[in-house]
Amino acid sequence: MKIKVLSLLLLIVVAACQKEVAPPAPVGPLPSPQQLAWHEMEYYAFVHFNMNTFTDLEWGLGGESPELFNPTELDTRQWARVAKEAGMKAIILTAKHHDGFCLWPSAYTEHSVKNSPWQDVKGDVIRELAAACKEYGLKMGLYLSPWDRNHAEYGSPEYLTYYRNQMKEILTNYGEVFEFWVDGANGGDGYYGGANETRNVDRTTYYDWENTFALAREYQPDIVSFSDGGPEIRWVGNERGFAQKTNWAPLRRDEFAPGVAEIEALGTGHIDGTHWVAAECDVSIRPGWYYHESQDDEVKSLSHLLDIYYKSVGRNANLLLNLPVDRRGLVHENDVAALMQLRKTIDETFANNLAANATARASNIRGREYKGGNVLDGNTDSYWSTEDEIIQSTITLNFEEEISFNRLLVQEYIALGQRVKAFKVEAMVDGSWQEIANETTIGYKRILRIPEVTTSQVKLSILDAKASPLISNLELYLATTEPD
Ligand code: FUL
Repeated sequence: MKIKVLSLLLLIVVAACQKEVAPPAPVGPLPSPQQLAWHEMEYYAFVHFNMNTFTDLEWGLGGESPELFNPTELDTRQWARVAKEAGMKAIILTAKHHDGFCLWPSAYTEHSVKNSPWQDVKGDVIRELAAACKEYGLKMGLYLSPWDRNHAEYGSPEYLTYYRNQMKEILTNYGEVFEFWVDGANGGDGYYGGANETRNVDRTTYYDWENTFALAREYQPDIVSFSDGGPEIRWVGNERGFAQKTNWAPLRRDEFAPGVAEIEALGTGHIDGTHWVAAECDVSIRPGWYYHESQDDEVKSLSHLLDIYYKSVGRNANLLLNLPVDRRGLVHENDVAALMQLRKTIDETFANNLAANATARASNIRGREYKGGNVLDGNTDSYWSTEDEIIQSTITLNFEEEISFNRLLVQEYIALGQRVKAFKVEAMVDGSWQEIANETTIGYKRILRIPEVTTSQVKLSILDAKASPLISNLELYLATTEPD
């Protein structure tokens, strides 16, 4: 009998020890599964290729003849191969820019490739790109300019029907589209079916954006839509390719509309944001978005591109790097060379995660499943977390042998919300802790460039957060081949 009671007690104790601790409560707003998948894409190509490529313009007026569109060697497989080799995950194409020319044979206008000599009026650039992306394992996104300087009805309610018809065409005929891209330029002078006048619209009401973006989701359930203020992805507020150091994915979204945006807030997001609307940094590899032969020698340098990479991907944003495809219909050799240099350097810097050999000790854990070691296991679905209400906390990495590093990569487990408001990093140098970084937000990914330090202990301190921090990943690297 005694033995029975004892073994029962033992069973209860064992069961109690094994009882899983409840996961931390979410801190809203939260990303949707589509937005989570989008974060993981990090780096992808923008391709500006359209009528402007052939008129040497950035903004066509809309009266250009479709006959001008005539690439000699258009090869979307080359775009896809280059993007893939560059380490990019997708290509977003200017299906229609402000001049209204359509890269697909739209049934609703004559102003398209169906009246161009290219491929003897039978061409369809979207169809070719969709096939190339599929072949190379890339996703495809499409930019459909809301402003249309060609269309006779622009400015009237009929144009919205036209725009939505075109959305349906491009979002239902070409397989999966991961991102629908809408810019904020809207209204002004144009051809407008020959009227040649100035037309302005009310940017907040004209497009009935709420229902228009809802159509994108209806046609493509997994799509995310980009514009100045979302709904799913926001503009970062500049075209130089960088987010602010403090960068919240949450945004008070209702304060924005395409073309109606508080620039500063786009770069930082809002700590009290109501919706998850993370930032995407669009920037061109050359001065212009479109190809101009005169800019062949103005492709951004490796150090400039690296700076962009660290200030976008390294600041909780995605990088949409534009490639101005040339008149042949190819990514120019100079751009390809720059992309490959960038890829090589990023690969070299992030080849050897020095933290992988460390042991981690956390000042507090909420339970075994949330132990400090989770930040080192290479699995971003596991994370270190503290007990509820414990915010100020540290995680210390110990190394058997000293390491030297100058890059630190840290990630939050954002599925349960972006939390960290302030953190610092210290390294043990000559027997005392030396502060090497003092920063604000982390988000999906933060990468810090810091002066090289040699140490056997590195401490990450969470100083302030919306709730208990959830840190999924911590990596250290030594960049040796990056230019200053
Ligand atoms: C802007 C446009 O006006 C530019 O021409 C370019 O397409 C850029 C990406 O978006 O709003």
